Amino acid sequence: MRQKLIDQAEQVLRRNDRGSYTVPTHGLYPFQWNWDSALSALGFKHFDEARAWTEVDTLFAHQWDDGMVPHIIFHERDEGYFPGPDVWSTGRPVPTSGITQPPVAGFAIRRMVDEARDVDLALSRARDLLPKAHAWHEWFYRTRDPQGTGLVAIIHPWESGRDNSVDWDAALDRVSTEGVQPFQRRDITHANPDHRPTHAQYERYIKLVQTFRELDWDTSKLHDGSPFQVVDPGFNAILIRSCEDLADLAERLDQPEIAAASRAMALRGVAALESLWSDDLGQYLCYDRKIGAPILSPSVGGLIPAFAAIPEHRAAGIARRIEELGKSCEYLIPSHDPTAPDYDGRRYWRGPAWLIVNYMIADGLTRAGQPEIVARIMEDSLRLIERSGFAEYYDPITAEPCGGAHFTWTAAMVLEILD
Ligand code: 2M8
Repeated sequence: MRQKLIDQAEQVLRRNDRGSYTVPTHGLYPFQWNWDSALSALGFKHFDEARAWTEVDTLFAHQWDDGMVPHIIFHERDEGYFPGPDVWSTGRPVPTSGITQPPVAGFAIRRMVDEARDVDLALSRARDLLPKAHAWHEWFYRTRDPQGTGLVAIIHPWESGRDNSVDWDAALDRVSTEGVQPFQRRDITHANPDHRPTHAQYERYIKLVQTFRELDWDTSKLHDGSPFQVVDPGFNAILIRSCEDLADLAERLDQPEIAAASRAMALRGVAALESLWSDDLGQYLCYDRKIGAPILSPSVGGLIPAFAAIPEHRAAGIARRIEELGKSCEYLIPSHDPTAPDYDGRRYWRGPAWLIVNYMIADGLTRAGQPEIVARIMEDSLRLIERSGFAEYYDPITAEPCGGAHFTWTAAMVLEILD
């Protein structure tokens, strides 16, 4: 069984490989996505290290001059996705979107170095990528934390990677839809509409894109100009973890300035995360910067901080919370608490389990010395794959495969878990 799953995972990666980048899945997502690429590279490294490095190189080849690494790179024309390059209209030579995504690349680069068989290749690629990833991290704290709080805000739900999470509902509702012209979605021609965001959400997603376009994609203006500013603990934790990893890598590569700056960003971030902890919910919470209030939503965004070097008692708290969630579902980790009123086990980021999230949380909890809950998370992840294949996400109660099939990062995580 184990070898069969490894072979199948490899086939999924090869199927979605477009030479220098990988699509998340054929049809639904026909371009390169930022955090998908970084996590998919971890899968490629099991059978083709050079190809794994190419994936990350291609991502950073499209970094903007200000340091931002965009969330989508539109390498080829494809009318099967909305919104395409004409809607974004960012004026890049190879079109890209104008927002970003969870910066997990720093973590991936470090892991690829740590586990390299071809060490010379790894060190030479890492030496080239290190200042680029570091510039991206600095861009975050410069443009998304203008008040110097130690925490960055996302300005679009798409940036979080957890697009339609319950976390964004109230903040997104306040975004007006004035001036949004009728548009045709493509996602619901590829995937079951019951598994996807609603039309009302899409209208607001597009309104935000229009707002940023009117600011000429000047990323120094977008934070303050955005009607949506949310501090996501999961997103911040991924950034912090990547800063920690780059600091270690920079030391190894004898780059003391990057090492010191990265370490300082990570330490500040970890200290600031503490303000998002909720004793009542037993997890971290998002914070709506626009109205200055926490968002009382029990989502997995508040558990992802386990991925960063948070205090031990907080990691233990997250392990307890996950154990509790395990009583109301069959397969950990649901992206929203199944006992909460807005839970929807098939609708994307409002309940389903995602292997990439399981992987990041398990990695952090392993480091934090929580092997029991890690074992359950890993076991559940493999049971999902065995039962339902390499889906985009899964109903955490029935294991129903949801969203797109033959999914790249799901396959990559299987290789990370099994190989
Ligand atoms: C989903 O997001 C895209 C927009 O970026 C979409 O629905 O069109 C999210 O799950 C996101 O986290 C992911 O990176 C992307 C591609 O897998 O799909």
